[in-house]
Amino acid sequence: MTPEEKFIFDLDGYLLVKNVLTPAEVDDLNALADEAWPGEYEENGLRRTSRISLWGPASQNLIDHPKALPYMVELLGPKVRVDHDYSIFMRKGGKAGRLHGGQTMQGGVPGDHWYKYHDGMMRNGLTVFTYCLSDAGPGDGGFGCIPGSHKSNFTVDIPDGVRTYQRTAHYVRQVEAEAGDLIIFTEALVHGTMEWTAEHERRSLLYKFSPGHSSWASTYYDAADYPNATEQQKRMLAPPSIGGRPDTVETGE
Ligand SMILES: O=C(O)CCC(=O)C(=O)O
Repeated sequence: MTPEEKFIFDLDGYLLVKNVLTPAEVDDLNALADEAWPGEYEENGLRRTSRISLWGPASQNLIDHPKALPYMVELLGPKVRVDHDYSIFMRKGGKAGRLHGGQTMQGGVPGDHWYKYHDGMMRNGLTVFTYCLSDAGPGDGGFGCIPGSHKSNFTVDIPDGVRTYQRTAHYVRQVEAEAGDLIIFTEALVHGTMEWTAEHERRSLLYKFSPGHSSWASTYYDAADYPNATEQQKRMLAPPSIGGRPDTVETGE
């Protein structure tokens, strides 16, 4: 991560990284999605499915995409592991999910998401890497958040009408992105899905990562499901632990 990227992530709680996927990778992933997950929209105009990393080589590569991996290590530590993955596809009018996340739950009790800074180092609990397979222009909807809210002490006071997008507020931002871009955000950030208003489909692939010692999901990956996994992917897929866990990226030291 560049010094400016670190500044932005610490400031906003999310980061947009441009052109992480080449146009050819975007095309491959879109074709793979069409093949592995054809289907119709339900009335709410939103489709979701999990374990997309099993679709094929192109989606398995997103577990440790070489351009994304340095961000994972910087933000989650050397023993970063993949926690769970899923897709969100939306068509025009696709309905939103309320703003959620943050370090405190809505009841005011401490939540399970966290962001910490110490001595030049950032660390996060569950952190999301969203690969954009379609553009999200101004006003299109899709991923939205309250920049900086990962450090807010008053998220309990965010009005319900703002969380449900009934009322617009200047502090809520729809994040604009283009196909091939990567949106990285900590779940300690207050965030959610905004209604999709564009004519074209929203296509996002979400890979979520945890530090080596923790899991958000109640089930773990089984590396046997990925017969062609590289040694690095096997380390990434391993269930949570710290004792004896090797660093995810081998340094050869
Ligand atoms: O990308 C989105 O639509 C939001 C995803 C979300 O709410 C989450 O990851 O918890």
